[in-house]
Amino acid sequence: MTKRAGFVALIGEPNAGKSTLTNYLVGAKVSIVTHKVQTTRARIRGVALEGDSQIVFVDTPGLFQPKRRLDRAMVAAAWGGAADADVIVLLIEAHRGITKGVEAILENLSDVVGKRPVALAINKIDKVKSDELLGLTQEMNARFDFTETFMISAEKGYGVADLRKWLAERMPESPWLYPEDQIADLPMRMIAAEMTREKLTLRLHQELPYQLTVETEHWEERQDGSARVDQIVYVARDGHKGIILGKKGETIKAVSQSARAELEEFLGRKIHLFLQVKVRPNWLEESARYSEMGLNFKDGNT
Ligand SMILES: Nc1nc2c(ncn2[C@@H]2O[C@H](COP(=O)(O)OP(=O)(O)OP(=O)(O)O)[C@@H](O)[C@H]2O)c(=O)[nH]1
Ligand SMILES: [Mg+2]
Repeated sequence: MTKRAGFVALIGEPNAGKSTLTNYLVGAKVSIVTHKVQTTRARIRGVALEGDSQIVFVDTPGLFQPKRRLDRAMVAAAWGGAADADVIVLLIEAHRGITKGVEAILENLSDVVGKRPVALAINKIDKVKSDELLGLTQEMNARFDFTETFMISAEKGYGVADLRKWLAERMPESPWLYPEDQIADLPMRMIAAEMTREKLTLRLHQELPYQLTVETEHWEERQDGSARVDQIVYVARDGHKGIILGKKGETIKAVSQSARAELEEFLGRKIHLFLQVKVRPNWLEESARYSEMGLNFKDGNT
């Protein structure tokens, strides 16, 4: 039996559904998902098996016009993911069609892909009538020579099995890159920090400060099989600290409870999670914060 293995980069505008698709393809939650744009900040790998193929999905930050250091580092990480992959999948949103952002991505795409296959995945088809999809498919294919077009709903799973099968067939012959039972390759402390950031984002809605990051500072295994996890939520301004804490600490308490519950389910054991909020006006200019996020600080240079 010939084994196949390789990398598939999922790229697209912020909010296109890349992380939702990654999780569906992998069959487990490896990347956080929220309704807000710019949720994913670094490349997140999720591993799936399909027949003789091991597919390493690379979820990437959304592509947009970057203004700040963090934005630039995120966008560089996303294009870097595409540059390193065997196959690229561009996700667009069915109901939004060809936006300015999609046009900008298409302009860059030819330079990055070379001869590698690029699939178009029109996502969120559950939001539109099917007769609207034909025109969009034709127009996108007139603008770029996609190897194949898929119409999917990453949330409902429509069309995702076909996409995975097609990708599996395009993986190069290679020994598998990860042990058979591995589905993610982020360190546990980072996965735990991402879970907390997701819960903060879901809880805070409009109030959420962009200038927020979560780090796992300490992870202590205990004799009884549980673990104590200490995390820091960094914010840039004093005022943001109050937002995160909420009235009488209600917000941080609720966030901590739901992050702990998810972490416990993921690990299948008891976790004691402690969150602390720190004001750090300059964290967006600190290289250590970027490496904790899995980003390259220098990518943020202008
Ligand atoms: N209706 C519908 N919503 C979807 C679908 N796929 C994703 N979503 C929603 O779209 C939003 C964004 O999804 P994400 O997976 O976080 O998008 P992303 O492309 O990873 O976003 P960034 O990490 O910010 O670049 C979430 O609210 C998802 O639930 C879909 O097929 N249908
Ligand atoms: Mg994402």
